Amino acid sequence: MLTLHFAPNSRASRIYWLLEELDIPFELNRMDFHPKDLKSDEHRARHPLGRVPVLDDDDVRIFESGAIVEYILARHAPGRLKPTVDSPEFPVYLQWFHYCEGMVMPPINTIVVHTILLPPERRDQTALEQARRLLGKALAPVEEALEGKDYLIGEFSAADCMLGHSCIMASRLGLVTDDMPNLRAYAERLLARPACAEAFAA
Ligand SMILES: N[C@@H](CCC(=O)N[C@@H](CS)C(=O)NCC(=O)O)C(=O)O
Repeated sequence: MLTLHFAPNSRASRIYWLLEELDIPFELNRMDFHPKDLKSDEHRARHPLGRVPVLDDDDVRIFESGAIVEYILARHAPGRLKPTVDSPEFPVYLQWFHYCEGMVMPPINTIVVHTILLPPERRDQTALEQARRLLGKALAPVEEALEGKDYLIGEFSAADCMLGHSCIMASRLGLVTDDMPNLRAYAERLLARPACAEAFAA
């Protein structure tokens, strides 16, 4: 049985979403997004930094959302939500899958730190503006890639659970601007999928 260690409004929604899309049953360990839960000894034993998501699969324990997605596809859903290695979509899938944590999440993290997490007196306006500029640059190629497409590689794939999740987060933080109509429509399209809506509501 799979157990997902989860907190709302976090990257753990990616895994919840994927498992729902795949119709794979799982148990949910729902914690508060608060140090009392995430930095507890119990959770630090699961993740050395006290972060989510973490997945348990019987005697396997794994953290890092991208690695968890790959693990679930490989062990529990071979051939699903991922293009075959020899297809033209495969490198595009890999690219957007990894672009998420590599390029889009770092500026989003900075923005969240300097608008929500730090107390007002410790927020740094220069770092915030720089991160906003960087995020705009990072989202521009995604906006372009979505032209004429419903999903990143055309068909819905696990890359959408990764990068699409970040696009929804960016949209909710008011960071998807009027000059990004494809991204706006994409975020709405994803949230219209019952599995995605459920993951974000959990
Ligand atoms: N690269 C990691 C990032 C994990 C991460 O930073 N998770 C955040 C939630 S989105 C977290 O647990 N934050 C709690 C904290 O920093 O205390 C992944 O993709 O799983």
